[in-house]
Amino acid sequence: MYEQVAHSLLNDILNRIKPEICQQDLRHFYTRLGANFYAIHSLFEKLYGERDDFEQQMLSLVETMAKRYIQRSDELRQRDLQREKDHNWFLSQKWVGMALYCKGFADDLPGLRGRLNYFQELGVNLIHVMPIMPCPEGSSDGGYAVSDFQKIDPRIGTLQNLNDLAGEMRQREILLVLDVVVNHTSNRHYWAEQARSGNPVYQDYYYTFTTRSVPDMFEQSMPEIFPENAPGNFTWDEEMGRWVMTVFNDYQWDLNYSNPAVFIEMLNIILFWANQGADILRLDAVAFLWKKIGSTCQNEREAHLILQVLKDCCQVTAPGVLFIAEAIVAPGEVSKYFGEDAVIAKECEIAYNATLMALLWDAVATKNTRLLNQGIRSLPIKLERATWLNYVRCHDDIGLGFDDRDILHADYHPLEHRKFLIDYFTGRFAESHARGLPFGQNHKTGDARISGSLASLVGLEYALELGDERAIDDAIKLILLLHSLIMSFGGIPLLYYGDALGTLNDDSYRDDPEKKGDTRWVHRPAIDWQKAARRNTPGSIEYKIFSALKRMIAVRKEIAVFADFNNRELLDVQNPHLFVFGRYPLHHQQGHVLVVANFNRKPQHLAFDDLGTWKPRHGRPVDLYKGESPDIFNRSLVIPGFSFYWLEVS
Ligand code: OTU
Repeated sequence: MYEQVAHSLLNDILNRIKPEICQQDLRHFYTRLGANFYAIHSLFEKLYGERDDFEQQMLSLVETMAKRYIQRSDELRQRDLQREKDHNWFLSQKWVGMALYCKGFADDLPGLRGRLNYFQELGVNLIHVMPIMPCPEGSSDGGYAVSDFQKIDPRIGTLQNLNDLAGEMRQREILLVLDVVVNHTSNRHYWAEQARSGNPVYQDYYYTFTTRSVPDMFEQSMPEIFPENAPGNFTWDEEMGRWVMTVFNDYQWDLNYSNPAVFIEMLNIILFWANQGADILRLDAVAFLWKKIGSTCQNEREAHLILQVLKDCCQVTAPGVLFIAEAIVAPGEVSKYFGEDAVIAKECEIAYNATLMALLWDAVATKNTRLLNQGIRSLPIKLERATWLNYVRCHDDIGLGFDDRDILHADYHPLEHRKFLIDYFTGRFAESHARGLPFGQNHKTGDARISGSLASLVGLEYALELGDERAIDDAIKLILLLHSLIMSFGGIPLLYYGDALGTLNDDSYRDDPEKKGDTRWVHRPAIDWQKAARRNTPGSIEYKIFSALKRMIAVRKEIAVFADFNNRELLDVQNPHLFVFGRYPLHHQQGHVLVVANFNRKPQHLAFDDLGTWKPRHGRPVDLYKGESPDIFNRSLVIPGFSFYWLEVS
């Protein structure tokens, strides 16, 4: 859009931009800058327009974008151009991801490169390598307390190792996802060290206070994220002689985005990792980016504005790079991270579907889908050119982030139901086979989240201890049932490393003084590659899980309607143990696929007449996963216990 003020400022900036920048071939950069400048300027002005140095900040912003564009390789620039043409490329059903700790999966980056065949064997073509930047020993928060944003932890490798890995992944058409921890830094980061030494420029990179009056005001409305290990949201730093905001651990200092210098620093870092070959950047804890007295300091409008400017700037310099919003927040808030009111995503193209994840676990515990159906019904429609990251487990805890209204609608009492779920997954509930651990227990609110590996939470650990073959079989079926839903729901399915092998909890973290206070380490294993080799031994548990997932992934990739074009219809069937939805063709797709999932151990039936327009018209529908007809009796589907169908219906 042409607008005089913005345009005259752009002309002024381009006249003042450093000569060494102007001599470069910036054709595509200028075209994109011109197209996006009005949005960038108006959003940046909303955030920082009242400052006297606003124009200087705008110049610094444009120079940052230009410098990173100049550094961007021709290969990555070519990729940008291809993706500008095929701008829905990431909505395809061809993508299947896996999140992993490099150290836990393959020791280091060269090791990870050496194991790329494993991903292709399974059919995974997107790898989220969790944070690899340097963190202080013993205060790393699993990589999320970064002390240098433009280096790699030497124990994991070098920038050259990463570039070699990224290059080989491109050749194999595997996407690389990297983390940028945008909300905070380690208290050992250069900026924090400068702030600690009294440098006011860097003290203004954080929220620091000489007295408790402002912190106490904030504490009135801010929840505690880590109530056990880091109660409260502020930490006293003796050397600095000031309180500093620390929403997460006390060694993670929250960045002050009301300071444009912080915004520009983080944009520079985002574009640095884009230039290292990341196809997608996972922006950590984006819900927390803007702090406001009297609020929870989550999901503030300015947090969305910050993401919109980051996205607009990244589209100028590296348009082929996507953002993942890591916002584990209330269901009604999550989809806003695609973009608040744009027709297409203008913040993050991808967001963690934490709502689906929590609802699936509810169905595992209750063996019914009342809350799952209600919660999905209430999920806001997602914007076009945006997609979910659908996952069952990740490196973090399971938060029971349902909406209380949905819990009530499902005929449960919110407080009691949450307590039941925590008791169920931590094995305190009598009939539970789950071996989860509580995380983040808040004795003031009774709230807690859950740690534990997928296999241990669904009862495989329990079943193996007892040598109970039936229970082992049930646990394996549940693992496959959960994966069948993240593969068919609509969005990119993200497996967690080890789950394809039935990896159990790893209690060794209890012997590590740096980890024993954080139960999330129970599900951050080191892969046992001897166990992994059993994936090729027919009859083994690893074989049963791995080969089924391998098939599921291969079949998913051939089902065009599994691409995510908001083409899903939830069916309200009478049976409360079933989760049923249809995927229908849009945008020259073909076929209709009915997904039917049974969360009860006992077989369930579903009358064709319950399926409305999805009723199989003639002949017998085919289950695309098994490649055969499902069990049908007298115009009713029979769904075996803990099983699913992907039915092709005409
Ligand atoms: C994220 O976590 C990371 O995924 C966690 O591993 C980090 O500990 C945390 O940020 C701090 O960097 O930010 O959007 O409930 O699931 O804090 C929510 C604990 C987050 C994490 C939650 C989450």
